Amino acid sequence: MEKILVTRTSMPSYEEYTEAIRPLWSSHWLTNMGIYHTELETKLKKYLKAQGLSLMVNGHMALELTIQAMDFPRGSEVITTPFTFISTTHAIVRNGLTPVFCDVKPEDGTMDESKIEPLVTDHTVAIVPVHVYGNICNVEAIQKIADKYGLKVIYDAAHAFGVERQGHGIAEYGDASVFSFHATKVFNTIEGGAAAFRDGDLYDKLYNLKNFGIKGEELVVGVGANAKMNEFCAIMGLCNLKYIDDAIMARRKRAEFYDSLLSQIDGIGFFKFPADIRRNYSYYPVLIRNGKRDELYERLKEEDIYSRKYFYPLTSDQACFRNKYKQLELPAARKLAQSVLVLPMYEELPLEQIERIYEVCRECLGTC
Ligand code: T4K
Repeated sequence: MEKILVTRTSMPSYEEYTEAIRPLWSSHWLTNMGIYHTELETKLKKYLKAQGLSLMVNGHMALELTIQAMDFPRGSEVITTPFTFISTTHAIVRNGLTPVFCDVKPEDGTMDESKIEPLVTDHTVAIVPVHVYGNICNVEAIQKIADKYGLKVIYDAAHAFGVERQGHGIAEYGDASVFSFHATKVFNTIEGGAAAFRDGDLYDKLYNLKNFGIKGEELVVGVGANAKMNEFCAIMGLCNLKYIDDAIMARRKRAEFYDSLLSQIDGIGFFKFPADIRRNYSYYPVLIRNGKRDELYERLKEEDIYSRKYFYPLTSDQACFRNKYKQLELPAARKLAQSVLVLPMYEELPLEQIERIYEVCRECLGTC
């Protein structure tokens, strides 16, 4: 039986990629903001409808450096979600800031805007919500709170490439949005990421932070890291960008097929995605009721089907953070973490394999 993993990297044809990288053998220019880096930055800025955009070596560094670029005093508090990949929390903590975990909404897993205000203190400087699975946060409510208390909003949009709401790109919200172009994402550059932002000054700040603060051959103006995207990755991105809308359509077809089958199973619940968004179908998360999540995960595994428990445990419960920060009640996040299962999703996933996954779910959970 064919092994099915939770996702599979989208790639252009071998011929297309090798043809596209051929010029590198004449130029020998492989990194340090080469021509393909510049081309991809320009194209992504347009595709994402971002005012400003800086390419990065990966999504994590994009988030970490964007937070750093905001120059918050060390020890300040950042309100964030624990229902996310560990990168979100690491990026805050590695900047010397204190994460304050806010609960999420049970219906979509995004930050519960009604729980944010009570967490604001004199030390709060920012909110870092996550558009989890490409589901958009309540951006208006979050902005209102941020404006009231003078906080920055930095969205972790790692899952939200290409998501739009009423014609607005996801990158248009908040002070900044950070994307991941990792091999497991809807749009990939092998490893890669980007920060999109509104404040024009951020471009130079991020440029310095991703390139050692180098301004000229003999001039270093700041303390920076190295987080540049190389030309092989940029070219992979340029190739993949040509097919991104087809890739999203192919994922949509698979998501709808899953929906039609799995809705026949009583023990499965679905996340709510608002009707007015253009989704990207980056993941196919479901909620397994009656405490049967782990049983189904194991049953699928026995059949060589590898689902994932994104995101269990909560980042606040991970060994490196447990008991370190204020322990707040997070009932909805905890419940989601215990019932969520992300099923295989990628554009070439054969529909017969989705039927096979459905059969295992039905046999394990029963029908309505
Ligand atoms: N914020 C959020 C909310 C995120 O979800 C992420 C990343 C970030 C920030 C940070 O962005 P990056 O710095 O990563 O750009 C994966 C990814 O490594 C990670 O990018 C992603 N989130 C996270 C949700 O998932 P793992 O540990 O689950 O990956 P792994 O290696 O188990 O791969 C999962 C499946 O993907 C494999 O079973 C098969 C497939 N795969 C994987 C790789 C590496 C491929 O088809 N090709 C590949 O090259 O973390």
